[in-house]
Amino acid sequence: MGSISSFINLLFSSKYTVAFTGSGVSAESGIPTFRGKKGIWKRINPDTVATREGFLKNPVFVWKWYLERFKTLEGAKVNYAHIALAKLEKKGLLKAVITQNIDGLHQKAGSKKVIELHGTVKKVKCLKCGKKFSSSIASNTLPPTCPKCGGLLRPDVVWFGEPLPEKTLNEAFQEVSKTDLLIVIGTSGTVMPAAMIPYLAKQKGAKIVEVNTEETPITAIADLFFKEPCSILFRKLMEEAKI
Ligand code: BJW
Repeated sequence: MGSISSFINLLFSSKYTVAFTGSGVSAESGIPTFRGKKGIWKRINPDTVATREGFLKNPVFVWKWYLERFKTLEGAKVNYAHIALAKLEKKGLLKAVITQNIDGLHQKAGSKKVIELHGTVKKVKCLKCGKKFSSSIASNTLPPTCPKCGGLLRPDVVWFGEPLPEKTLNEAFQEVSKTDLLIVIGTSGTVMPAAMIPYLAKQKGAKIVEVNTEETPITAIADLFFKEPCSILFRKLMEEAKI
């Protein structure tokens, strides 16, 4: 457990604070998380919609599922946790956000340095030539095909069994190597390699602050743990710190 005043002290005494977020940071924007009682994976098997094999077996089904999700994600509004992180960055108190989310809400809230580990809702890519396009291309005939080479287009996200984009992962590890305070928000910390980030930061001597409605494996290494919905916790933090 932690007190807001200790969080504020850490925030103001740290030289390089980084946030690491998961689907829980967007839960209060009405976006379902993956695990947990009402999680996406309770309703649909990830092997069907979040693997390359599942996609190749039935691209139209996977596309219908993603188009529905894209609609929800693109229509979602930022919540106070996204806003607070953007404000902290503007004030020079936060250097980067490393997110596992594809929803683009950190950018929508005004965060500038956002590292998207698992891709983005904004783009699709060709399975054949690798070229990327805006996801608006995928709204007509399904499955959409590449205007350049005719190959099958897929969402530009990272599915199970696929490596994370090397450049992006390296960028995230760079941030982790520099951080002396990692704020971990709304992730179950179960999906590798992203889940290594808090442990790598801890190993390098960074303080870890975790904000989550439930305990996670990360809680054991957290210096401060706030068991609260993140928008509520960040409102208290920003008010008490007068930011
Ligand atoms: C709140 C809140 C509120 C709620 N406030 N908090 C062992 C070692 C290494 C790897 C593996 C391994 N075993 C298996 C693997 C492979 C696999 C993996 O890790 N599987 C585990 C599930 C076991 N990993 C992979 O396959 C990755 N690739 C890989 O390892 O490649 C290796 C390779 C190298 C070279 C060649 C080939 C391969 C890829 C992982 C891709 C994950 N993709 C997804 C889908 C993205 C696209 C999409 O969105 O459609 O990413 S799955 C899903 O999980 C999504 C998320 O980003 C990710 C993490 O989930 P997250 O964000 O943590 O959500 P939840 O639901 O788990 O947690 C939400 C939390 O919020 C909860 O704790 C709540 O309590 C909390 N919360 N409301 C604060 N208001």
